[in-house]
Amino acid sequence: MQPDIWFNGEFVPHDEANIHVLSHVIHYGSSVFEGIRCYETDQGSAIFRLDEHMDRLINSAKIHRMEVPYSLDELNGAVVETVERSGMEECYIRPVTFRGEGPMGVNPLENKVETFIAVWEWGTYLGEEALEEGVDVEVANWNRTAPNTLPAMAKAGGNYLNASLVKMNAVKNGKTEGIMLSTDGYLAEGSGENLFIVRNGTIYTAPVGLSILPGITRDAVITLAEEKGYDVEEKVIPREALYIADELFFTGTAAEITPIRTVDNYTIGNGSRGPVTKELQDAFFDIVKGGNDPHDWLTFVDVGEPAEATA
Ligand code: PPE
Repeated sequence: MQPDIWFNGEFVPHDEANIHVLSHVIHYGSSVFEGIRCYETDQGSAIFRLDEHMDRLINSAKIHRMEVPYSLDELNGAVVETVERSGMEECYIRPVTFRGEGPMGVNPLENKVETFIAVWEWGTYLGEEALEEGVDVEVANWNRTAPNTLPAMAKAGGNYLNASLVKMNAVKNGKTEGIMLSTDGYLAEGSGENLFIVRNGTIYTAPVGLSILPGITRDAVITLAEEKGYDVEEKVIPREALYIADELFFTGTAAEITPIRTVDNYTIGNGSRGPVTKELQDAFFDIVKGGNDPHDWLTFVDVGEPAEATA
């Protein structure tokens, strides 16, 4: 039995959480969403950085002029309830706000704004062995959307047409992922992950102004790296810096911290996970698996007894 879905303030059975084909979102991609993980830590199940994710959802909605009729506290509560009700000790959480029914046409201002929260089981994002062995990637031949085309700080459904083109090409080329460049050719991010470079002991990542999604895992990794004494620089980085990097890795809710072992068939470092990547993974997993939480990033939930689904 699939867990119930929180839909506009109520729980509905998984199979009944449907929308009409004439919803605005179907025609124009008008949704904003989040991806959040709930981990089974040594100290109970806990959601990683719930507040930051739901705050980003509200801001994504604001950028697209969608009025979400719930406060941050109400949304956080709804996520906790959805997870607890599912009884799943570990899950991926997908809150979505979208433009629903109303007049047809591009103008969405009169369309209903709807919100749902679903949870499902999601293992490693970039393959079983990826976290240890690393992935093979390519530089994408589609650029990341330019800053004044689609707002990248909004995690909007429509943005992912760009991401899907990148991902499909990568898969068709036998790679795991594509790295997008900005329209003027600088490193941006993966189709669903931020990108980090390690070179001579310094850690580099693209600045938010280059149309990247300001990732919450990216922010966590910057914090953890600085605590470990690394210098982390957010700067404009040329493509070829990839090929001469000591280490490369992706960060994201789904991808966690995934090493990259080749780019465009260039071997990165010694072709496997590097020591800095490993050190940051260890720090990250000590929080999300160990349940140690010095930054107050975890929201512990009680998934003890699964509630009866409303079937
Ligand atoms: N960039 C993009 C384009 C992106 O989609 C994500 C998350 C990130 C960076 C990392 O952001 P954060 O999760 O806040 O650290 N991608 C989500 C969706 C993946 C999907 O296939 O769907 C995710 O990781 O949940």
